[in-house]
Amino acid sequence: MSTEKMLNEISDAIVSLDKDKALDLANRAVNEQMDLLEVVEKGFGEGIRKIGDLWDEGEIFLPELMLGGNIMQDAMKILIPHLKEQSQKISLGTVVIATIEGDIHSIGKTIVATMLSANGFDVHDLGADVPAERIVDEALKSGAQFIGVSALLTTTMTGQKRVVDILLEKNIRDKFKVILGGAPVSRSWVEECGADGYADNAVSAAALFKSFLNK
Ligand code: B12
Repeated sequence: MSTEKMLNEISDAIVSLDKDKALDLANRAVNEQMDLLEVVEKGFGEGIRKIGDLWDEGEIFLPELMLGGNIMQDAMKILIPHLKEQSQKISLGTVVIATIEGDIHSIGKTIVATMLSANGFDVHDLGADVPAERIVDEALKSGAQFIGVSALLTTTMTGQKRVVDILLEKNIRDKFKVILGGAPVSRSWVEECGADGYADNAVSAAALFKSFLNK
């Protein structure tokens, strides 16, 4: 099967909520040694975005949205260990990444964490629904140079600013580059927060993080 056909089939399996097919295709992608980052972004990621659009249009309801999210997570469990195997062994720097408190959207954050790891960063993924204070504590503890904060809800975005504010309060703002992400994040929000940048997909996220090296 051509790569394009395979990516379309993966996206379709997510959209039609066909768990067996989605997991079967994830295993096939591993066995056929496909570019797994492409599989995650353009196959599974595309499918979950289409599900989001269907939900927006009122074509599907919350249980279906949740099922789509769960199938995506299960597929990621198959793919992530193999992505880590493909990772570079050098460390370009340490990143602490999390989805902010009150927000359980973890898919995009996990993809970005995986992509950074595959590009040679040492990534500490704290998961989702993580308080700003804990993100800063973990960044200090791990000697990180980067903090990545994801927010998918307009109501939780303020937590991203809170991370920067805590760094300012503690007088340690210049120890870290703070990179934001998540569908509602824009350049103007980054400026309002006083963060260092944002990226709207995992490929540009890796490029952005790398652009700060040796600066
Ligand atoms: C899947 C999904 C869920 C799943 C999440 C499963 C999981 N474990 O993650 C479930 C079903 C649990 C869920 C729940 C809810 N959801 Co929801 N969900 C989505 C959906 C459809 C897709 C999100 C997603 O995974 N996208 C795919 C990934 C690959 O893309 P991404 O997240 O944008 O991430 C990319 C970039 O943003 C960026 N990025 C992301 N993080 C980071 C971090 C850094 C550092 C960087 C650099 C980049 C970066 O790179 C990523 C990779 O390309 C979106 C719709 C949408 N269009 O976004 C709604 C959406 C985010 N949800 C929404 C809502 C309202 C909810 C609920 C409140 C619903 C409810 N009534 O209960 C709850 C929230 C509960 C909570 N407290 O968090 C709204 C938010 C509206 C708003 N503006 O605030 C959306 C936009 C849907 C809509 N149009 O209304 N949801």
